[in-house]
Amino acid sequence: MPTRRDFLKSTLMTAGALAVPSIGAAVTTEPEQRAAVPARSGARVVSTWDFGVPANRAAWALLGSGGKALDAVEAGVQVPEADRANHSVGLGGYPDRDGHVTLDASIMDGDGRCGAVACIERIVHPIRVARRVMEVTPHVLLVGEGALQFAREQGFHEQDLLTPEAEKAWHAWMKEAKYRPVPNSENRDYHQSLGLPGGKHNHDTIGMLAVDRHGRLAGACTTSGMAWKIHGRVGDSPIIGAGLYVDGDVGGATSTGVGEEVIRNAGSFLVVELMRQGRSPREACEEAVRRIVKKRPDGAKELQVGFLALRRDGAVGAFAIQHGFTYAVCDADSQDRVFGSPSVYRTSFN
Ligand code: SD4
Repeated sequence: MPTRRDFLKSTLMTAGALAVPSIGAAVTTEPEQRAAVPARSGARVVSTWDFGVPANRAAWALLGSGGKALDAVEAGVQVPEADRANHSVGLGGYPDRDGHVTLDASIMDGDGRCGAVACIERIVHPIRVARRVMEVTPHVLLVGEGALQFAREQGFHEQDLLTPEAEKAWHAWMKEAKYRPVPNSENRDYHQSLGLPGGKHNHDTIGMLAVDRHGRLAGACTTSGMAWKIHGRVGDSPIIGAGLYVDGDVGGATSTGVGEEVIRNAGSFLVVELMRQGRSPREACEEAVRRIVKKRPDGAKELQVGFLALRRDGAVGAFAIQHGFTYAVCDADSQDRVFGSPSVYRTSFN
């Protein structure tokens, strides 16, 4: 008998056959109606994309036995960070234009404490460095060489993050790209080779949000960013308020997709503020997405941005520009559910 997950996958694949974006109301196919997951008392963890399932399970190992939300999200996102097959997070991530794998990560507690690193190299688990920034420095964000120096001082192990497979992909890209520094070349190249962020080969940023048994909230977000980016480019993931925001009185939000669009709109902060004003998690995500689309009506047809939100009471919702954004939900009832997000357009880059 087909599982719920099989059903979701086949629906996404059917929708993926549509090539031309058509603007319209939120998608209402059956799995997507479930995209607003009702509140549930007790602990819950949610994360972006299908590969959020194993990450959630790692978080659940702590949350399920009464652990803290902050510890759970830090543990959970380390799963894709260490996964060589995942080309947009940590080890195995695709490099920038110059062949450097540079990582962005942030972590935030519901009490307002937060830490982040951006454009850090040679460290497999930037989320652990981000937490250390939060806990042992008076700062929120360390970048580049300085972030690496701090990681070294804190005893983190260094290693080359460019895997042979990622290096091969970079060389292939170099042939086509001729190393021309064209503005927004990341987007163009995504479209031609990897697909847009949100497509099959390029949707691996993980954003994770959790509420624990005691009602404490936390979130984490980690990525290698956009492949072939200009060296030094930083996306939304390490920017508190853009790729991640958590407020213990309200809930949390995180994003995936083209970070520039999320930063321009202070996306995750906006989602949390809208929930504070009474919107449901799904409605808040939808409003944040529609603002991006409104500001760039033409550009948005070729972009993917997805938001995921977890309210303080455990309710979950999501919304994306393009079809195909999925997220994983884990609680005491079930540890491996995956839901399709509603979207503005029917186009799928999967
Ligand atoms: C970034 N938001 O660096 C990340 C990339 C991403 O799916 O989410 N890709 O802009």
